Amino acid sequence: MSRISADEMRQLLKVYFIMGSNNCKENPLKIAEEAFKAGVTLFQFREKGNGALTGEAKYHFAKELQHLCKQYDVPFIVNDDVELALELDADGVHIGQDDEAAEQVRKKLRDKILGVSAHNLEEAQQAIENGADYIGIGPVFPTSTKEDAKEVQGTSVIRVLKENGITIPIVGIGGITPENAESICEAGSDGVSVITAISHASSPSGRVQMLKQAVERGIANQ
Ligand code: 3NM
Repeated sequence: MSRISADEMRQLLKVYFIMGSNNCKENPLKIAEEAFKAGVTLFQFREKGNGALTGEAKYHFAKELQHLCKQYDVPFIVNDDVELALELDADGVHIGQDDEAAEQVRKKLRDKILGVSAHNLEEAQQAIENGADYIGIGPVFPTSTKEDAKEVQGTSVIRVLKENGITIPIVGIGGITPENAESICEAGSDGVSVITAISHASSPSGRVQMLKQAVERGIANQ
């Protein structure tokens, strides 16, 4: 196996669905399956915050979601928990700036996908040096899903990265909806990562399709 190519990574970032059990008002597996059927390109298991599962329950829930991902050919990324990702033989890991150092995580993951959250040019350059396959930039818009989210930045950081010649695949996060997704991709993002836009939607499949169309319009205008 070798590291994922940038082109392949860009394709996967188009509609990146992130979810944990506490992000759902209805059966999470049902929501995930409906979203996968409609064309989610990448999935992240993020079991965090109030009421999040732990221990065995977390492990079993992750396994169920991973099984669903395999069924629909959606790569399965684990947020933060490198040991769980290795135990499950997940497709990759996403880490923030306060998690285990990216350099260490890259060594443990070998060729698996590594995503790193960055909030400015310096953090992005550091993540690239440490072996990230993509970087997550956020919060682009106000979000109430992440309690410790940093200051809202609009599309400014994405633009700064592009203006400074950063070519690593980029995905925006935070408060993204079908209505604002186009502007994020126009600014240089390769796709959108969302939690509630899909997990709280009355029709997750309809929402995925709308996001996909907005992303394609934005990319066409880059
Ligand atoms: N990370 P929603 S914002 C998980 O800024 C996460 O790094 C963020 O949820 C960051 O799509 C965020 O419901 C929450 O706004 C995204």
